[in-house]
Amino acid sequence: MTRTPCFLALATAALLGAPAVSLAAALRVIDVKIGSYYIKPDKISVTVNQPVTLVIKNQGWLIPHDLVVKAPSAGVDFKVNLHGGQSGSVTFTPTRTGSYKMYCDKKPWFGKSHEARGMHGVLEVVP
Ligand SMILES: [Cu+2]
Repeated sequence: MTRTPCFLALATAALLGAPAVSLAAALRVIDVKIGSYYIKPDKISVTVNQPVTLVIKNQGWLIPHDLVVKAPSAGVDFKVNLHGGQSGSVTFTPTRTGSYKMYCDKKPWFGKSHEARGMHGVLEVVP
């Protein structure tokens, strides 16, 4: 009978221990919210040569938005397109420090682009 708690403690340690910790250290996850007409946060700092995942949610319910960064020379080149209410993610490893523009590239046939309405920000890659 005295063995049971000991076994449970070992099993718990095995389930919650080292593997979860090393995964958390290996991959950084940043939540990004987009909507009409914002990107939050509008300045994101990531570390060079470290993989990062952006989990992006379009908080609107009608208007599609996307999040674009075109910096192939820095190892960052993505466009995540999201319908209203939809979430998506992108994982990348930036390879060069610097500041890169992130924006929504949607533009209705009438009126201003989403970028001009405020959907722009900076992805900063730091040492
Ligand atoms: Cu947009």
